[in-house]
Amino acid sequence: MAGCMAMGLLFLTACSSGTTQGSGTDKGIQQRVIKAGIGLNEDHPEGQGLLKFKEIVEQKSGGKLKVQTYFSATLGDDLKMTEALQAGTQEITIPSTSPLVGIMKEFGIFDFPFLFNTSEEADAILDGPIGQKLLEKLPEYGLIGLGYWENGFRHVTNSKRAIETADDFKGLKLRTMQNEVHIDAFKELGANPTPMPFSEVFTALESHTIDGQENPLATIKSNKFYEVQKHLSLTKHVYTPFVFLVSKKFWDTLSSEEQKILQEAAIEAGKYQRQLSREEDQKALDELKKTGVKINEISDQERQKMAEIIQPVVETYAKKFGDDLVNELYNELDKIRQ
Ligand code: TF8
Repeated sequence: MAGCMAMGLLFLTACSSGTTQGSGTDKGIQQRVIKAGIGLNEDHPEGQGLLKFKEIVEQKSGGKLKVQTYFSATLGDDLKMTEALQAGTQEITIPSTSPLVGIMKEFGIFDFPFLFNTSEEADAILDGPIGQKLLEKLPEYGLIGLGYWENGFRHVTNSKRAIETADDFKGLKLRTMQNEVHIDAFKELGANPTPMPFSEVFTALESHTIDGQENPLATIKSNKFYEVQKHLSLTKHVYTPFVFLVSKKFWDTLSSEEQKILQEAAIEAGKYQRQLSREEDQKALDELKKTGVKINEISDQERQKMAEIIQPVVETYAKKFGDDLVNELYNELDKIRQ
């Protein structure tokens, strides 16, 4: 403590926060600027959710906590921003869980194709013991998880042909997220998966470096992928959550009151975001129908065939992520479906 005093007033906050037990110092609410960045645009449900978060935090803190928002990957892609949180140079980001498997492999359980049938099933798992267990592991990696938002069910777009059967994937060069379950699943279907960060996708589609990509409808609309794609096939092949992340380095400097404000705002804004995401999913489909992109449905039978082809990949990764965790996931899902 003597060393801290010698450093003078400027360093007092950092020093005294180190002396508190557990999380949360005891200092009320201070003036702070919180940088929050996401990869998607402001008009996307995630962007609107972030604005709602900002509004709630600023209101609950009486304007002392200011949230500075950055959209459209201006601070970098999911992985880069998450690493900035670990380093303590950015405070908040809300990435897809999928590209985070290099940091915490267990997030990969959500990448199993055809795992969830509905958004409500996803909510129940993410808000239940499984989702919680994964959030509780995050501090080991310098991250604090305040809950899950919705990216949503993903569908494939491409410039070559309508995907109607499992065979139609053969030879397609598809951009995937940087996630081994996705890469191996598309390989199993005979496609040529090409992982890359999201912000490079539009240009890669436009220049035909890749034939296609897969994302929820709200993103296909917001990022105008329909301008550079001929076909949208409603594969609904996997659900992707967003995880609301705070830098642990930053979190540990906050008072319990400040932490509570951020926690509550992340949950409240998350409820709003999920609702908006579901409304937008339907609206985006109607609007995409008016663009030049050709939209086709997939029969349940074909979806079932795709799931069977991919099953060995799921089994391999279930072992890697931990059979206990995966069995718990399936048991929880069984309970929800009863
Ligand atoms: C992807 C994801 C992204 C989001 C976002 C850019 O395809 O679905 O849309 O994670 O942060 O990379």
